[in-house]
Amino acid sequence: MKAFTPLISFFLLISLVHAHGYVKAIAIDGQWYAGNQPNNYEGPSPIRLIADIGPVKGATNPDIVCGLSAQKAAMVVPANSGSVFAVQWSGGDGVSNWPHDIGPLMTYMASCGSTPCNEFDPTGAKWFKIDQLGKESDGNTWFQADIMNNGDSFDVTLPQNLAPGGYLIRHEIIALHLATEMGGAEFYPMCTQVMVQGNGNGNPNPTIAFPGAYSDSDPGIYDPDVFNNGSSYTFPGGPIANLAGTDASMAAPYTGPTIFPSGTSVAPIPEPTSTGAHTGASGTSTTPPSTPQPSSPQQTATSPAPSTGVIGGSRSVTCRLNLPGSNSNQRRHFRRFLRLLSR
Ligand SMILES: [Cu+2]
Repeated sequence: MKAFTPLISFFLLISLVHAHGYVKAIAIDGQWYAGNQPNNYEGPSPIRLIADIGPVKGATNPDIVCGLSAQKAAMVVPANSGSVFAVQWSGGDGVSNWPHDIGPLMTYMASCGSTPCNEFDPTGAKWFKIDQLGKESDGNTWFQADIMNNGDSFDVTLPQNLAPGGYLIRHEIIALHLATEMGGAEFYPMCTQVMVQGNGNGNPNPTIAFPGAYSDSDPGIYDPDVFNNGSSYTFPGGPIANLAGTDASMAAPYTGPTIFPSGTSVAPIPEPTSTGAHTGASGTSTTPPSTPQPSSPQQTATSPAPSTGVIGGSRSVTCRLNLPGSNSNQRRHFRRFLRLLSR
């Protein structure tokens, strides 16, 4: 009997602690930037670091803005109105696929105003919805399933008439596998910091607040019909704004290397008018981070040491299991557990 106990616990662990997940990379016009594994900072990123791979629960949870205990990110990366923004989701171990397949993909933006986005507190920000992607043409399969089954990335073209300046892009998966109960929906929001260049002058409308835009009783969040074949779906968060994204689609998985740069690069705030010269703008550096290389000569002296956080490489060496937990301590416990089993 005693011999069975660890085995039973092992399978309990496997079944209860599933992988959840996070965004492990984003791209602007094909330039990929690494995202840190939750609670495991490895290097500068334009993606705000979250504390855990698990979901935000509760539609009015303050963490609904940018994810669990989201921290401001070091980088603000350049973009243009009409740039293609791409997102690569991952299972919590950084190797496996995103584990859920029911629920929408939502994308919002908010201006950082006169504050550099790497210092911007999104409390009270005016968000506008640029895109929402639900079910495929069969009326049953969610686009999210392509992320789970194929490891696909998501991309969307940013609005064409964005006014220049700093923005947070808030991209979110809502996982609805538990949404037949009030409060069951799982929110996985993330925020990316970008600096939009160009000559746009759009004024987004309508704008909404996070928290505030969602309620636990919204039909797209509490959805008793979610498992019924062909049931219609009502997206939460109101209509898509006048400044809309276009061409949202699933794309092939991004499997290339994504290296954390060793400097904290903040794109300069573009001049609002056509006066020409860029005066030194904001932030810790005005290095355009167009090619984040580990040993660019333009880095600041305060840079952390170059990191080898190459996505899909270093983490897959020893184990392809979905290790529960996102930090090394939990992993260590798990490995000890595996060793115990093999005795
Ligand atoms: Cu999950």
